[in-house]
Formats: sequence, C-alpha cells, structure tokens
Amino acid sequence: MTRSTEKKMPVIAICGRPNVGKSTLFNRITGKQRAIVHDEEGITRDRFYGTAAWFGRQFRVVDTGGIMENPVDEISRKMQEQVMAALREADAILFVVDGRAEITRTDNVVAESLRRLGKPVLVVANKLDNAVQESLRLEFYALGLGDPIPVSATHNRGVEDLMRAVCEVLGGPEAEGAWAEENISGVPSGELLEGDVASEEGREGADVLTRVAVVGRPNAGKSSFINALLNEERVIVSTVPGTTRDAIDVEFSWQGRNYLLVDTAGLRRKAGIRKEVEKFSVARTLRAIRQADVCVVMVDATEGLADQDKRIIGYAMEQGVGIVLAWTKWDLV
Ligand SMILES: Nc1nc2c(ncn2[C@@H]2O[C@H](COP(=O)(O)OP(=O)(O)OP(=O)(O)O)[C@@H](O)[C@H]2O)c(=O)[nH]1
Ligand SMILES: [Mg+2]
Repeated sequence: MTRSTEKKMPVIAICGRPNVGKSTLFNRITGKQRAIVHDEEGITRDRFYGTAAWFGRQFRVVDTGGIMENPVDEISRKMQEQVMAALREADAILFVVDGRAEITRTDNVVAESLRRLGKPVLVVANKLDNAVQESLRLEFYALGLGDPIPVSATHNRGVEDLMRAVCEVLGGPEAEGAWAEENISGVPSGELLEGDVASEEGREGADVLTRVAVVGRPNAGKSSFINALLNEERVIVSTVPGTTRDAIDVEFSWQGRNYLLVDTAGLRRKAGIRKEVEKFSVARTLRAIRQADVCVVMVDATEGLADQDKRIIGYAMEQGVGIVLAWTKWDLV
C-alpha cells in the first residue's frame, strides 16, 4: 500500500467523552493493539491514525482525545483542537458513548455540534458487553442522531454491524462492490490490509518511505521539531514533560521523497517512571526505534548529553538504526 492510496481512503473519526472506549474501538476496527487503552480519563491526546479494511473497502481511522466542555489546562485545550482537526477531515464520524451510563451534558453538547457539522454520524453505544445490556442502546435515541449501534469493543461484539453501517453511510460506487457475494460469505471482521500483518514489527511500505523516529528525553523538543517541519500544529506541544503518549505517525514529503516521521513519548530514566500509562508509552517508543530507518535523537542543549541520552543512542545502535544527533533549544545556550 502506498501513501497515495491511503490519501484517497475515506476517513472515519472516532470521538466522544474521555474513557468511553474510543481507543479500544479503534484497536478493534483496525485489528491491531496500537492505541493506548487505559482506565483513566484523558489517555489519548494527539490524533492517532490507522488503516482498516472491512467488506472489501479500505478506510483511514482516526482516534482522538476525549472531548471536554471546559478544558482547563493547556494540554486539554490543545486536545480539543486536535479533535476538531479530525472531525473537519472526517467523511464519517463515530460518536462513542458509554452505553451503561446516562447521557451526560457533554454528550448532548457534542451531539449538537455534530449535527451542525452536517456529516454522517453514527452513535456507538459502547460497553454493552452482553445481549441483556444491548437494549440500553435505546436510551441514546435521545441524542437525536439516529439508530444507536450497540457495541462491546472489549468483547468484540457488534463491531461488524457497526462497520456495515459505516459502509452504508459512506455509500458511493465502491459500496456496491462491498456487497458482492464473496464479501458477504467471507468473514470480514477486522481483516487486515495486505502487507499490514508484517508491518506490526516490520517496515510498512519500506520501499516507498523512510521511517524517521524522533526520540529523546521528555521535553527535549521532539514534537516542536515535527510541528516546525510540517508548519502546522500536527502534534500537541506543551511545557509539561510527558505530553506525547502514543508514538504518532506523521507523513511528510521533502524533495520528492516520502518520509514517515514518528513523534514519540520521551524516555526518562526507569526510576522516574511512576504512572502506569508511561510504561505503555515507553514500549511504543522502543518499537518505533526498532522499526525506524533513522533515529533523530534530540538532545536538550541547555542540559547537555545525559546518561539517559547515551542509553537511547545505545539502544538505537543495537537495533542497527541510523542515528542523527540533534541539539535542540540551541538559542538558549
Ligand atoms: N466493559 C467494557 N469496558 C470497556 C469497553 N471498551 C473500553 N472499555 C474500558 O474502558 C476504559 C477506557 O477505554 P479507552 O479505550 O482507553 O477509552 P478512551 O475513550 O479511548 O479514553 P480517553 O483516551 O482517555 O478519552 C478501559 O479500561 C477499557 O478497558 C467495553 O466494550 N466494555
Ligand atoms: Mg483513548
């Protein structure tokens, strides 16, 4: 699969309140355990893209951070901008609600803005883990966005029906092909795109694209560097160390070559890791290094080369990955 085919795929954005199971659903739809799932609010921050194939159609799927009505801190405010960017780009929107909870004020506010957006929206009542709970979906008719679809992302219930509904709302000429006999008789659930199976630990589209992992200690300036290259707020930047959590893939073309830049969570000393979510982040950063062709190791010039930087460089060298050392915050030296 080349990047140009990806560009043409319809985009499905997953949005909703914090902790309703958006990332769990994203992982189900894309058939991979890529997005970080954790029982805490506000885990996902940046936009996180993946590809999926269902019923013979291909999609780009984007997971987003939880929607908050009154974001108080800088990161939360920037998260909301990232959600808006995903919704602007979307061809269809999955509005995920907690099927076992009452409709909240935030749910209603989101529903209202989604109606105004005028794009196809499907209400996904998640966390309905068994047949008895399924009837709880009826509560969500009150959102005024049509038939709520009962799903259990954790138990993989209802995901196939959801994706069938997605194909229907997207319509278009390819949709007719989607109902060809071989697609109905085959088992379509979460089938992976060709080449994707190998890519989990392999190098997706290595022939067309150079993978560049941007790594370093927390707050070294990795995300700022990526935004500067792209000249847009693609990833969230804040002064809080540990802002980036997932390893975020960003496509980038320069002088006729295609690159996949991977913004990663900063690697701090093991002793400094206290929150469980950071362990997930570290695992994803290490994977990004293993999969990279080149690692740009960002070192904060105001702090100089620390032991932790040497460990990061050592790990990249062990993996046989090319290394570029970049000194950031040079203006402060
Ligand atoms: N019982 C049940 N739990 C679920 C289901 N889907 C998600 N969860 C749990 O809900 C919690 C939050 O899941 P996430 O997928 O991280 O939720 P999110 O909406 O992405 O959360 P933020 O990124 O923080 O906004 C985790 O503990 C999940 O295991 C489901 O279908 N059933
Ligand atoms: Mg999430």
